[in-house]
Amino acid sequence: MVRVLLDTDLAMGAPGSDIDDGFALALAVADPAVDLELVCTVNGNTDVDTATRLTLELLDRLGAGAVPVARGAAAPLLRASPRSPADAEPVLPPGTDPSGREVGHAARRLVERVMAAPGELTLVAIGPLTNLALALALEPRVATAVKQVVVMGGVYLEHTNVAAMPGEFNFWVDPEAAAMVLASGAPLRLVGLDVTRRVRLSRADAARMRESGAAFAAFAADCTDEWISHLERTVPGDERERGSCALHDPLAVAAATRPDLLTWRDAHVDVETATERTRGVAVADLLATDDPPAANCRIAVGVDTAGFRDHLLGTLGTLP
Ligand SMILES: [Ca+2]
Repeated sequence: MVRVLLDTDLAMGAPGSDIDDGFALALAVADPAVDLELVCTVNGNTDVDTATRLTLELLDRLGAGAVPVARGAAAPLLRASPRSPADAEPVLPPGTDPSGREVGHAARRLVERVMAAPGELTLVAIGPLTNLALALALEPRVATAVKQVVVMGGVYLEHTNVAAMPGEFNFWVDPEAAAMVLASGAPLRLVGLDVTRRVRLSRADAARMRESGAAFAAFAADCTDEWISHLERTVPGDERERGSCALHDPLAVAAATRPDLLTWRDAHVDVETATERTRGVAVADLLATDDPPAANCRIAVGVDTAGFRDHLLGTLGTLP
């Protein structure tokens, strides 16, 4: 059993919003190998209040309303909160307490949980790393007390090919937080766009989910179709990717329980913070020189796409 704290900028449930955090949360709930102990929310794909409310609603939908939720950072550490063209507009009024089930600020809750169970907890961070950076500032020993941190973030072997957002979204939103996490000494596994763009969900997958008759699958299928349509309108991109969307965040959740689905390589990674032009770009040294810097993380360089699809769709298929 992997004891998991999930940190998310979830937007699934808002019309036309990104779905991958929602699929990641659903996988964490449905996977019998995961004990989901806390969900933290953060500004990113949407504002933190919307993320908090949608997280609470999705947990209820998943029959996991007992999982505590802690609202986190409303903005990056130093920067204004940027929006990407693919982002859904916030649809929920800010500053509202969704249900009274929130349990204080995410950074403080992360510190308390990790320090109370040293060596036991895996943090899966699938949004900007602001909450973890704040937790490390509050209590630097979090870096050695946490069992592992799995991050969906960065791109290491490839490139975004988007001049306006040269770094991967989560690192681009809060590059200073990402740099703090990478410098922290925490045991890090980084799941970047190099692998997450290869694992995709299509309209045909959505149709099959709908046919299953399960309530979550039908909801997820509708959200998937809306998100793919939104992407096709706003970021037409590569024609080979049309009709599908990437499953970035679920792959990070899978990496916590099934690291065998990915190929890993030790690396030293820095995140660019000095200039706006290269904001959030990850610089990965693969330690191939005679005098390399010390490794500070493991990066995913390959993925068993069929194995991951089987794991994700098979596990989600157990949800009512
Ligand atoms: Ca996310």
